Amino acid sequence: MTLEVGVLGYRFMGKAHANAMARLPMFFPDAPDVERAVLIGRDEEALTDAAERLGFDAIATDWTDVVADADVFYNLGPNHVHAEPSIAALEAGTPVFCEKPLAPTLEDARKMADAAREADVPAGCAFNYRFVPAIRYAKGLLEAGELGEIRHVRGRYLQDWLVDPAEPWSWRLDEELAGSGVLGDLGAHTVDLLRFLVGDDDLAGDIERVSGHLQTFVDERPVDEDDGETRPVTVDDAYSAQLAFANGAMGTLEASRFATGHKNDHTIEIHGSEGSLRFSLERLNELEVLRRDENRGYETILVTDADDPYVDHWWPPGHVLGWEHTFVHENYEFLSAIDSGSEFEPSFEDGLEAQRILAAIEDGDERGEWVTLD
Ligand code: SOE
Repeated sequence: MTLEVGVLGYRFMGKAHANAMARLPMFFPDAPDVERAVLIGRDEEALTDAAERLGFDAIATDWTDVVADADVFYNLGPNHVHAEPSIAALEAGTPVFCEKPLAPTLEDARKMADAAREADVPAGCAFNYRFVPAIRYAKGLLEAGELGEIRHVRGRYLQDWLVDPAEPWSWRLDEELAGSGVLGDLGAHTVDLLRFLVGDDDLAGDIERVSGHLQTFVDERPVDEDDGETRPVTVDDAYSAQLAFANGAMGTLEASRFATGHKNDHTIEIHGSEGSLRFSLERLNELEVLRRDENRGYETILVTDADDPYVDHWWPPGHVLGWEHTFVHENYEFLSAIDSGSEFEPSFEDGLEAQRILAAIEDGDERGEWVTLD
């Protein structure tokens, strides 16, 4: 059976997911056959060009018909477009894959998760960093108890694309359109990844309390460098947060779009009673592991010969993978889940849980105090 996919969004994430779907027949031959059937957008000329480049059969400027007719609906549009089309698709019984964060607001995220529960079809949230082989290897070490009692969890996501005040305004900088700034854009990834790695009850458990600090450094930006028009920035440029986990572990999070010199630097560090691990997205094929009883400091493992379900699909050990491969892995798992009628994680429930934690961090910043998650 061929899955006909309708995709809303054709820029950055449209390209990442279209590329991922195109790789499946060559590298994941057991994946279901997928046809990039319809590409949805508003600008017909740009859409036609994108459909040609990304290998779509047709275009549509109105999602309402597509979400009911397609076998699968991908919502890769800006955050404020995530809720309505995704809920309509789910109400029509169409599985949905939605980019992160699930929604601009906790309220919309709840509505999307409710619709997914009601529809009882796969509804995935595209937290692609769960599909990095080194992250899955780290999860295996943690679940095997190799780090012992979890004490410290640290997540940092640093970029610097806004450090120049002349960088133009975009939808990501508007609270109505994005919901939040770096908190939802990058913090969502870190929160989800930490839940994935140490959220089990016998590791760090749930996040019970948070504190938050959000900062906007540049509060207006040019819309068009020629006419001098500017628009306000109504979201955070950087955030930091403290987390208190159920088992007593302490979490420290931060992200910024002003970390001069850091391009896409997502790092995770975990310290336990028996050892530590360190991951950096800029060196995503490696995992640094320290075992206290070996007293040898951190050992860098090249995660290509670990028993990883993805690495063998690509190249021999040591022929490293890149950022784009994480999208291939998550598309393989999501489309296979639809084909086999099985569960997919991260689901809309995971998207909602991440949104709950982000909203609590924002609440903590506004109230200037710790916030307990109910
Ligand atoms: C922001 O620049 C961004 O594109 C995020 O939106 C993505 O989720 C992240 O993977 C890379 O950076």
